[in-house]
Amino acid sequence: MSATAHEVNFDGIVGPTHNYAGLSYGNFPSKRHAHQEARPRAAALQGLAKIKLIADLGIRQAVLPPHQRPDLEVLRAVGFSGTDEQILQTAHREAPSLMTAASSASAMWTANAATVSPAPDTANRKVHLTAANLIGNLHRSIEAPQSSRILKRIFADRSCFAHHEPLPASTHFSDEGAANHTRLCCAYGEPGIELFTFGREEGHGPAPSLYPARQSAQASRALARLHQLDPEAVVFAQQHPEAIDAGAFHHDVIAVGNQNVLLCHQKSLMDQQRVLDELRTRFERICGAALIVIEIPQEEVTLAKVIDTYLFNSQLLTLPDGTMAMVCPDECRQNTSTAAWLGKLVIADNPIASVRPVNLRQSIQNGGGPACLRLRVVLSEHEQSRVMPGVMWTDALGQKLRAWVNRHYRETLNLDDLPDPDLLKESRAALEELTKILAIGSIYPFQR
Ligand code: SUG
Repeated sequence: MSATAHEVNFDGIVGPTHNYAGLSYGNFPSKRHAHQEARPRAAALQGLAKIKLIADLGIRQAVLPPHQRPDLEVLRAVGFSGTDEQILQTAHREAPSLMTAASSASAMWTANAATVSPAPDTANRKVHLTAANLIGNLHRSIEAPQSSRILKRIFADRSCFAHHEPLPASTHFSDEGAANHTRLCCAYGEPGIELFTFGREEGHGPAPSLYPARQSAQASRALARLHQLDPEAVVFAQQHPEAIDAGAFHHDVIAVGNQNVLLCHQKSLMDQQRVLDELRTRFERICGAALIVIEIPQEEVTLAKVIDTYLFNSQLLTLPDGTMAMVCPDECRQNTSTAAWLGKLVIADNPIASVRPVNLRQSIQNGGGPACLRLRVVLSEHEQSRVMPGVMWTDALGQKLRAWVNRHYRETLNLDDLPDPDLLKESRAALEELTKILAIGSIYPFQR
């Protein structure tokens, strides 16, 4: 096992059908912006600008392609038939909610694409990946087969990468991927501990009363088993039901961790002090060092404010000089209490030395901040050399992708535009070209 490994952030490229359909119950921005006009081109360019900012900080970056949308396969599977145009028109007229689900660009939030455990944590020393079933929401559940296929293509070498099928499609195993999974370690290439958070445990304890708990305890436990994790190096914890009811539909909206640092709100977990003690003890045992926990008290920044600004949906990154940077949504700088808290954070005695606000407004208006847009994959140099090279970010790739977006993406998109057959053609043309830019071969069903 090599101790030199890096975290590579695999960002989802925002797809050409980015729109605001209000599809996610319990995700307040999604509901608030429902039916508004979306700006797909701006959304994709904002995502690419975030990748460039992080790559320029010296962090390794890669991209994951958008999914095929509108997904006619899904509409066919539920009984719509005829030509592509007929299917789009009929679905839009007779089942608008299926039409919006089949058109959502939600695969951009790749933190939900899969759960990934790096090789140093697993018994067979392979990187384990399980694509999330996302069964909590129809529009997200249809991502699972494409995510699974894309990940298997990009991480194809089975001597390094172990792929597991999405968990059985039952509420028992409701799985939302890495948004509810935090790995803590000293150095990326050394064994770490993995924190799995869930919203409910069948037959045990309290559950949120207003909004759905998207991750089940059974799913988290299944992932830890499949990934062959050392039980001593795993902690399971329940998200605070009040946090879910306040809009923290994923744990990554209320906490973020990187290496030996964990930032969280005081109300992120049930029995929070007990869980934090357990994390500290296990971290010390496995990693041989102290875990730094930074808890934001409710009096300083309320739960509502943290969720409103997406403060914790930041990316905490270790820079080449060993300090950490926090890439946070612009919204945090504009709010007085979060701005003040960030100001104190960077001067306090901890590894976080800088804050980098980013404008991701198009994605945030659907509930997806900087951390949602990326899947973290810790890779050794050898493992990285086994990843499909075309998805690794370079300045040249960035230029090509920006030009590609400008060529293919619409400036604006409304829900009434979704059945437009030209949108389907434009999206397919864009994805066809993208598979060539990324040199990943044919990955979309329409390419068969
Ligand atoms: O699953 N929004 C996504 C946001 C995902 C955020 N991801 C993380 N926290 N890691 C969701 O709720 C809204 C789509 C719409 O309403 O059009 C949406 O799916």
